Amino acid sequence: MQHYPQRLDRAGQGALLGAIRQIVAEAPLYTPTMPRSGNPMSVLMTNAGPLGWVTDKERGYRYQATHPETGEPWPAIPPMLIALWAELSGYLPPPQACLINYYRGASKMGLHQDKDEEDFSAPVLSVSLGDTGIFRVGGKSRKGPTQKFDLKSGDVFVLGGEDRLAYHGIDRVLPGTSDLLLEGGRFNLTLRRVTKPNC
Ligand code: MD6
Ligand code: FE
Repeated sequence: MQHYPQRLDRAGQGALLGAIRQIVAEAPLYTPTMPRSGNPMSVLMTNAGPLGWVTDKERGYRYQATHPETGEPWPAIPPMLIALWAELSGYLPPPQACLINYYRGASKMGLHQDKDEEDFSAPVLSVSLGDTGIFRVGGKSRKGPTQKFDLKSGDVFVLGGEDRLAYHGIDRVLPGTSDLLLEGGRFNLTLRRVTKPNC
């Protein structure tokens, strides 16, 4: 795992936020639901890229090419995120999915593994914008020791190699720690490869 604190300066954060606002205007944030229980998640989600990660009661976790509420294809991944992936991922093919999570108030993300992809040789790279998230990372088993990182606005975090399947989550978001978002809260963008490259 690799933490790049303040990888994006304030201008870069503003530019990326502008691109995210455009994506959200086309592909609105929605409340995803958990498989089987149908319980709502506390974060709002949308995606960019040829594929998006979605979940609902009936069909569970999966990647699909269209927004579950509008039925439209996801907007393109912003070029600056493709460039960041090229610089930091160590993986040649470009990302296929950019999951956008928005945390407000008491939103959190339980410990999970990112394992709905076919290809674990590619890392998962995240960028945080807005209020600080308390990020917890453990090992490949749900129990065992964990480490905590403050993910601040502009931070990049990469889970790859040995840590690609490490359990991780967001304990909570600290309100009022960034003034990047006028409405407060936190965006986290995760870039992923979904399919195995065909050569
Ligand atoms: C979050 N992040 O930061 C949730 N996954 O809000 C993730 O679930 C995550 O930050 C894989 C790699 C990096 C991450
Ligand atoms: Fe994750």
